[in-house]
Amino acid sequence: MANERVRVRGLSIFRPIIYGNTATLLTREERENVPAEHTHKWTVAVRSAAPAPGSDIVGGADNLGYFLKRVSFKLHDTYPNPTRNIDKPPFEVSETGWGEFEVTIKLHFIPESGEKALTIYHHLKLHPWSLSGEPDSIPPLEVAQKAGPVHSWQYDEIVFNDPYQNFLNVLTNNPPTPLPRASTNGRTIPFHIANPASLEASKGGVPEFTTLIVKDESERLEKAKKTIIAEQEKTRAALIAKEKELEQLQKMLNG
Ligand code: SLL
Repeated sequence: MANERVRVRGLSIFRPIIYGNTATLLTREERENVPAEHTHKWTVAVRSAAPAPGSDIVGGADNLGYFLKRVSFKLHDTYPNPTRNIDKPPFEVSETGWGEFEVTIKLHFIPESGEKALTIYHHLKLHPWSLSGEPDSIPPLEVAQKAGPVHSWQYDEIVFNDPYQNFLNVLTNNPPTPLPRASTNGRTIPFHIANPASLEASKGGVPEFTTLIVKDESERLEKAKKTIIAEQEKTRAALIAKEKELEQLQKMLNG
């Protein structure tokens, strides 16, 4: 229908996603079948935020294929065919390796959306850094082994402004599973892996995003934003003062 290509002005609709990775140390047996220097297996993924009941992965309650056509993961150039295009869910890549690096993730939306591709970045995390004795040093193998899988996930909301009517229909026909208010298994996502205790909390279980943690995170971002604005104000004031000083000096020179 013609009016399907009409934009619904003033309306914003969002879909919650998570992106990130889980990493595990390879067992002795697993190491036999991979290049000698590979120490970890990992999965980097884009998923729906809510956990699937009884699942052993982070998030993933909903199939995101209804609005995502392709997710492309650009890995480090040390990998063969570093650009991995995934054209149907699950939108993820599993590999083995030895090092951390930045993964460029490009989200391509279904054509009905009329949206440009969206690029996000994730730093692939393999090591439980917070458990190392000194900053910036990889924790010993035994420590990593005890800590269990490393999880590094980011919650985000993809906002569609003024969506096309037909795309809006697609979205409203596929409502996202709401986040649980509290974790169903006592394990929430350790956002700030600053304290070993939170890392310990993810041991032996799959961490979950909850409405509470999302609220905490948005408050943290809000605070960070305020700090940045305050810093900008300070810099601006200093700049104005300097400009005045310059003007004075020029006047003196000329006068
Ligand atoms: C580092 N900047 O130096 C990073 C690069 C690259 C990791 C890490 C690949 C393995 C392969 C792999 O683990 N690359 O050769 O298949 O730490």
